Amino acid sequence: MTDALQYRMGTTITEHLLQCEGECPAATGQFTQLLSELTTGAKLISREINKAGLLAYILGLTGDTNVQGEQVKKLDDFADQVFIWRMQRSGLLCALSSEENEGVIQVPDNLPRGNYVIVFDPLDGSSNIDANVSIGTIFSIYRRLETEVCGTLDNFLRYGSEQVAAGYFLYGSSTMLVYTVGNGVHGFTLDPSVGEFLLSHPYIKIPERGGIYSVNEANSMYWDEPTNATIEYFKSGRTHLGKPYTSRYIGSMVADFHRNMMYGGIYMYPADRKDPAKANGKLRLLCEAAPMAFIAEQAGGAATDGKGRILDIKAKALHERTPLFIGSRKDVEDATSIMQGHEPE
Ligand code: AHM
Ligand code: MG
Repeated sequence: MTDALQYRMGTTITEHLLQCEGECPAATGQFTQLLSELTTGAKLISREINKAGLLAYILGLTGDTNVQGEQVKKLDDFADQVFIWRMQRSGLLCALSSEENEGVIQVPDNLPRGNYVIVFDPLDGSSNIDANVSIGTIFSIYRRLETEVCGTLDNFLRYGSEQVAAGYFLYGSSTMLVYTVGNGVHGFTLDPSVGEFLLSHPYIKIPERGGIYSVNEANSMYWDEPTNATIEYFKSGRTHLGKPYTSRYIGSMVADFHRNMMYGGIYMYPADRKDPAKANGKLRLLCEAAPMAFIAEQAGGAATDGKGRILDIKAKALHERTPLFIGSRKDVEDATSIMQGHEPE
């Protein structure tokens, strides 16, 4: 069968996982069900996002401030509630953690519990919502610890390398799911006419080197010398291209990262040495950096905090932040070299 015909015949996420169950230790029946619950949540969010321009009640702020000290958008809140509601009732999770909520979210006593814990950012890049610009959802799944009490904090304070699955939904010109269970990275596109995510990008590989750098350069006056030197490198004639990279910054990490997965390149959110609130950058280790790092590595890319591998960091707090340099392997290696005071090879 040709690839084009195969796509038209369609492979759903559940079918894809079932095919993999023999090969991937993480892909148990329970786990397949968990992914299916997540995709249903994403379809509901995608539906709301697509209507956002038409229905004024979807846009704007709720008036609340979240645990990160940021103003909560109505769609942030909706996405958070959809995932919590669906995940708590799935019977597959032992506990949850969301970027929007301070502590561990427990599964109520009257509901069954399962073998996994999930960390998610319900709507990443939400400053873009009201302008109809791409946003995303990020998730990260761990097997629960074999402790007597279900849902303790230490179920979440883990190394990124312990993840059994990670993925993101991109609400862009089409809605996509990109995920890994440790056997490569696979992309699915939501076909609205059938209401299913269908396999569209099997075994995604990020180019070894790219030609795009993505960073909020307005922060450069707050960066330290090595960080500025790193970004200057990508703007110089010393790159592998012999000319500067192109700059692209959407301000939605999922969208910036996904573009770099397709074309190659590097996304950076460095530490901000002069603002104590951003001393470790802006991005959260557990719900943003670690899952994206798992995906990047599975696609042949890399992710560091400027010193070492993101997946080798053990979280010390639920909402811990980390600097992030992620994308094409050689671009990330170059950035890491310069951050450590060496000229790239
Ligand atoms: P959010 O989860 O509150 O939306 O914050 C994360 C987002 C990333 O998606 C994006 O790359 C970054 O924040 C943009 O931040 P800034 O506006 O500081 O460049
Ligand atoms: Mg986010």
